[in-house]
Amino acid sequence: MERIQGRIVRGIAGFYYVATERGIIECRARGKFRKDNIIPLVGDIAEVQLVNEKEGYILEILPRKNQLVRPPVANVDQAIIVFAISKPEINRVLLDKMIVVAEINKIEPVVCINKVDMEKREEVENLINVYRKIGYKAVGTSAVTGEGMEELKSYLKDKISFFAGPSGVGKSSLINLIQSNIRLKTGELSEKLGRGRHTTRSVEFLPLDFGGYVLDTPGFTALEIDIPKKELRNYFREFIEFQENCRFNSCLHVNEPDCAVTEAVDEGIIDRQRYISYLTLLREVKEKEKRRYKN
Ligand SMILES: Nc1nc2c(ncn2[C@@H]2O[C@H](COP(=O)(O)OP(=O)(O)OP(=O)(O)O)[C@@H](O)[C@H]2O)c(=O)[nH]1
Ligand SMILES: [Mg+2]
Ligand SMILES: [Zn+2]
Repeated sequence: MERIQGRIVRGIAGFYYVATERGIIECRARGKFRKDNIIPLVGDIAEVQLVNEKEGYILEILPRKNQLVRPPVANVDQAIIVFAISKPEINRVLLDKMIVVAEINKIEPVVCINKVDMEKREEVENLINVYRKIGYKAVGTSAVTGEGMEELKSYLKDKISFFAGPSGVGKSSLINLIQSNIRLKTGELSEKLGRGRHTTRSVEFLPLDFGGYVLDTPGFTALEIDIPKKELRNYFREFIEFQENCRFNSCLHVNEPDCAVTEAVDEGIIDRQRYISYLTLLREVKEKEKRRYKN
């Protein structure tokens, strides 16, 4: 039988499902890449040796554009970073952290504020504007009223996107609404804790009728930023035009004299909450560097 190329769209218990022009092929991994300790990831482009019409084995994994640990996927274009405006309460530091992690991995972040049906209209508007102003795509959505869904879909078209964000914010609910044949399990929000219960478990690319794939992921709150502290400032894109004017080249914008970034914050040009996120993440990165130094 011949060889064929395709994309791994699902992996479960040692089996990989590869979408090819011949449909989905169920594969095991057998190629030489295993010697190099490369483990196939959902999103990988794989060279498959067919055994019959429906089965084969993976011979080779093509070079990756990017690769994530959480969720374990490769070759994604876009991260739809979902937070609810309330229930669970939005966490701006975590939102900005996820943007940084996406940028480090060369994945375009899209900010999605869900549950806009609940309350706090003005807060939603302001938030969306903060992120649009600095050049990110940002959209307010409701999986209950359908608000914002057309805009969200337009961002998903022809791209490989994964939905990320804390548990209970509505990731699976939004994906279900995007396409009627997708029926992901959604969870009840725990009333007492005000947070979700990790309804989503597996990793799978879902094909969209209008082109592209979406990937639902389980909610998470723990994320690691693995860069030297002096680099963090470059992942806050609105700082860049100002930091050239700081007195010190290496200014970290904390309490250095003549810092153009803190001045822009005081003048209201840079959003203060974004700056607070930066300081919080900078502390985290510093702590991490210290720990590494000790070990
Ligand atoms: N009011 C309101 N409730 C929503 C909205 N979207 C989702 N929900 C509810 O929020 C709860 C959690 O939704 P899920 O879609 O399971 O959340 P998730 O982000 O996939 O959660 P995990 O899979 O645990 O990460 C469910 O009870 C949904 O019905 C929305 O736009 N408005
Ligand atoms: Mg879910
Ligand atoms: Zn500075």
